[in-house]
Amino acid sequence: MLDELNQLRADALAQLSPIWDDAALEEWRVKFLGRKGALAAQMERLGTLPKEERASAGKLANETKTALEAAFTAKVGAMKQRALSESLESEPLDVTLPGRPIKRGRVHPATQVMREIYRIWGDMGFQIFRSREVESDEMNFQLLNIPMYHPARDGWSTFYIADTDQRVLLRTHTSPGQIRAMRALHPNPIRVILPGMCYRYEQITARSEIQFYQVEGLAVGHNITFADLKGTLTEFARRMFGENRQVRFRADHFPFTEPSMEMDVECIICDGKGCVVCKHSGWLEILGSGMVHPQVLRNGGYDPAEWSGFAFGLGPQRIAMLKHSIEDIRYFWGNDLRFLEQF
Ligand code: FA5
Repeated sequence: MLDELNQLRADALAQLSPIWDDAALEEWRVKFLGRKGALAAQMERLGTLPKEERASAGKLANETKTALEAAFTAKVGAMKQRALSESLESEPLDVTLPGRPIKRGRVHPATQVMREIYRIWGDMGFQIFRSREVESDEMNFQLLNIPMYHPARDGWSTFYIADTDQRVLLRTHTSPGQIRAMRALHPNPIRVILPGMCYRYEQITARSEIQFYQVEGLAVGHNITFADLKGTLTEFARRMFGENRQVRFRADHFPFTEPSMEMDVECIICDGKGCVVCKHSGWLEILGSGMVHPQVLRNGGYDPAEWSGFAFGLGPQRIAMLKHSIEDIRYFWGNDLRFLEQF
């Protein structure tokens, strides 16, 4: 029986070799590997063999089966490959077929509103000053009148960067850029905006993300007053939201400005009636601001006896929410095309 199996294998391989069409291949498979094929017939005979021959014959039968199956699979692959090459050679490319549609990208809504903010402040004479996202504790807090362990730090829940004795962090606001801008531009008057990403270790809600944009503004000069600040911010709101949108100022406190205030814009999602986004107040806070604190001016290299200035920090995504009636800030970084394609 061993000889017969070897013969069967040799025959099968010899007959497989010249086959190049599907029907002949199928015929070959039925003939040798089919349920009633030549190999199956040999397998059936195993039971009738004397015990001492059965083991070796069984082993060879299995090997034969594996070899023929492998040859069959290889043949299928080779035939596919040959068919492909033939069709590439014989059929010319049809250049009249429509191309695959190219998906058009678009500018992210947060980027769109950033650009609009740049344009408005640019028109009002402010230049862009870029500042870093990874900051020292000194810049982010201490030089802004927020010493180590001071309770004011509770307002800026912070991501510290590991293994650095808590001295390096992801900036919680763009305000450290005030110090960097002053030190870079001293002793000239300053009129800049500082846009960029900020990070806070906060509860994520419909209006708060852990990663969000801010745009800081800083003006330093001679005789800059609180009236300049109010006028400038009102003008910005007018250009951003239109003549008729109401704004209001509220006294507030920031350690790095004195006096300080916040500016709210009437909620246009609910027309001031109250909704989740505005926490049922009818107003949406979009920025904090104030007159640069004398000590902060000094930290930046400007003598407060000669210089004064104002600063503000606004939230572009809150502005985008207002402009487009977006109900949840989490849509911005959700990467959902159904949201992004609307802009
Ligand atoms: C500040 O961060 C101050 N540095 C702003 C400032 C600058 C005051 C200069 C005075 C002078 P505040 O924490 O309120 O303040 O944030 C400013 C704005 O950033 C908010 O009004 C809001 O629009 C936006 N913002 C703050 N936290 C988040 C958040 N978690 N998600 C989205 N936007 C936020």
